[in-house]
Amino acid sequence: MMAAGGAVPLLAANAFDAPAQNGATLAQAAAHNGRVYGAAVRIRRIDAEQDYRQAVVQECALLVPEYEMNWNEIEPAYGQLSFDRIDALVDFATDQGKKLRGHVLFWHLGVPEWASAMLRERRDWGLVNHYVGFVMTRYRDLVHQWTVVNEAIDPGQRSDGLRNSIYLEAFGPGYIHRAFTLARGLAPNGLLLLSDYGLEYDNAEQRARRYYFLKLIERLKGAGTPLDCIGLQGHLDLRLGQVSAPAIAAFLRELNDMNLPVMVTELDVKESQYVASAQERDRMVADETRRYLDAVLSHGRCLGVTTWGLSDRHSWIIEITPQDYARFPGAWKNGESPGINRGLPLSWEMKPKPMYFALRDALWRIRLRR
Ligand code: 9MR
Repeated sequence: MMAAGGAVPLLAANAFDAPAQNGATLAQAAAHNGRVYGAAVRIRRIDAEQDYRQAVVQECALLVPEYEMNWNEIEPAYGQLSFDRIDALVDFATDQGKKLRGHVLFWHLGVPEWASAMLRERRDWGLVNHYVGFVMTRYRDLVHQWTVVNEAIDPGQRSDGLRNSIYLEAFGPGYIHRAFTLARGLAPNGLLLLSDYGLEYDNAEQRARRYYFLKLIERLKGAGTPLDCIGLQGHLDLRLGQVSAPAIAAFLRELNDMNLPVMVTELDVKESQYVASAQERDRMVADETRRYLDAVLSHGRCLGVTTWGLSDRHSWIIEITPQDYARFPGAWKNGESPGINRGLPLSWEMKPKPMYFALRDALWRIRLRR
């Protein structure tokens, strides 16, 4: 727990384990409790940046292609499949003895434009089957888990809370069950995940997201959908205040009752105070990480954590919004620090930041629920 003033007694909560944790990597800290730690990676950067490559090899036991397995990457034009980049990533992971999450099979933002147009016109499951079939058959022996359906809910669009995606438009709400059935057939031993975001904060929008997500999961379980695990993306956002431990606990109880484990799949922290000192910013990011992981790891059966990137150098949050610019004029002068978001475990220079230690401490300290 946090001490007064927000200072973090890193090892006090688990003094007994402290000596063993010292020097552990994130992967080792996770494995200590039977979990896995990993990160989304970009193969072009791994090839180009030796220090990043080293950090990935050292800290991660599981790798997730940040974008290389998306349909629009693999089949940018109809019938033209290109596996070079994802092959390179899978080869790297395999050579280094890392596990892999296949990401992402059904995601509205991963559909190439040509396919959206064709799906809208023909409603032809064969198109989907083609891409998913190719990818899963090619990698099923090397990939341990799959994000099968991603971001299926978006409350406000329909009475069932589902996102009105191209999949829903073409195949109706039954597409989710169909997607999992297809995936199970192609990867009988893979851990199949349904993932979503916006499930951490106690505000009206996220309350609705939790509600509709649970309703969807209940329906899928009722229909016998082969769903193994729920992915909690965990894109934390300091602009929204602090994560709500009670809301997360209540949500996870429902999943426990349905006998579903979870994975934190895309952990990172969006900042709100870019002009504070780097030290203060890092403390806020670490505190939010700790609050979140304390809630998820203690209340859910959490099989592992993957951060969405490993170092601030490669965060997808690197592009600061126009609103951020407006709120903090001058903060990005000349592109110098504090211009970048500091929401991942390692700094731009690949040095561990307080978030790293918060993550490692939680992974080490909190036992996996059985
Ligand atoms: O971080 C990813 C970024 O590099 C890609 O350009 C983008 C499109 O493929 O996807 C980003 O990752 C998203 C993930 O696949 C699903 N959840 C939200 C992530 C951030 O947008």
